[in-house]
Amino acid sequence: MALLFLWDSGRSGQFMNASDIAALKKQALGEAQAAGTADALEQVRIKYLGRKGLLPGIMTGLKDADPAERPAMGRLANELKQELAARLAARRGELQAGSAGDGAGAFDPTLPGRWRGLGARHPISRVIEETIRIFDTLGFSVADGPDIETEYHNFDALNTPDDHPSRDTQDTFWLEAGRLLRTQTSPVQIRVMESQPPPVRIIAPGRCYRRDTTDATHSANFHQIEGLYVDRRVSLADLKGDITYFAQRLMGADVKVRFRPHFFPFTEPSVEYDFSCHVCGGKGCRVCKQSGWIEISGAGMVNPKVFRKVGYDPDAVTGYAFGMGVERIAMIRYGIQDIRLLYDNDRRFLESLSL
Ligand code: 2U9
Repeated sequence: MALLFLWDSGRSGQFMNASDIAALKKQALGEAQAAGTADALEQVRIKYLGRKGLLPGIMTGLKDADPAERPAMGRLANELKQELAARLAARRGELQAGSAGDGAGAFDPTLPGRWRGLGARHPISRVIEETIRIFDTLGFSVADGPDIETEYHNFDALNTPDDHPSRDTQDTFWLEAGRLLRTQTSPVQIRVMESQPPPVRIIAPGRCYRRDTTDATHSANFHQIEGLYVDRRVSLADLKGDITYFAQRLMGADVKVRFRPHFFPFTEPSVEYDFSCHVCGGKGCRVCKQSGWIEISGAGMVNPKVFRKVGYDPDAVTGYAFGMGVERIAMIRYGIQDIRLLYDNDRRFLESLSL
């Protein structure tokens, strides 16, 4: 208190040094926090920052202060000014919010809370996480890899012919130095097989890119989940069984799966698979265009040529692989008509989904 008296007596600058100003700042901030009313707060402001307040006194007194102390005193005086002004403003806010700020009576339990609305996982994240969870029960681990790939890992290693249309610039985002944005997550499986001997049991979820005109069902960047199971005596029956297991856990226990012959350069034999329509149970409706079936994606037994590329002996191991478009599954599951809605992050749309 002696210090203030000295100060209050208007004999500005004398006897003051930097630590005195630091102490004064602490005192001023304390008085501001303790002010229980707007008037009391205004008194604190006037006392320290008013035209005839302590701080202007200090500023004018600085010229008489010990030159060695002056720089520190000036800096501390400015700090006092900034921090006290901030504390006064915060305290004024608290008082206006009607809470005394000292905890007493601050919290009025009868007041309704401000409902901020519960967030939810995005449909794409949900389908990926659910798929990871389901295949984890089958012993599949998750593998990841770069979005920017080499032509070798994205095409050559997958036995994709040099003249295959998917290599064309209108299909693939080519970058410099023969790099490209991966068109599917299959290069991840190639890299895993290059890095370890069989057995392999992985799923590779991730973002993929195809130079597609974005419309209600196509987007230039989308998500895929691919799976690979390589070991001795892996068969097409394993593939059919595991895809059916997955379908029933993701879409419902009564979902059936249909396999149709197809062709992919990286699998032989290849299939496309459909889930029975979860809306009409297969009887036929608008969602499944009266067919009772919804086309999901493709799969097949890994082409021996691919095994040779990664140094696996196709006479010692066999394997199955499958792919699926995540957006497609999310649109089917949540009844979404336009893929673009999945990227617009429009809260009205996201909140409309029964997630
Ligand atoms: C290796 C060997 C084979 C992955 C496969 C598909 C079939 C497939 C579609 C998913 C959505 C393409 O974008 S999409 O329409 N993918 O139908 N993917 S078999 O086959 C592999 C992968 C890696 C080493």
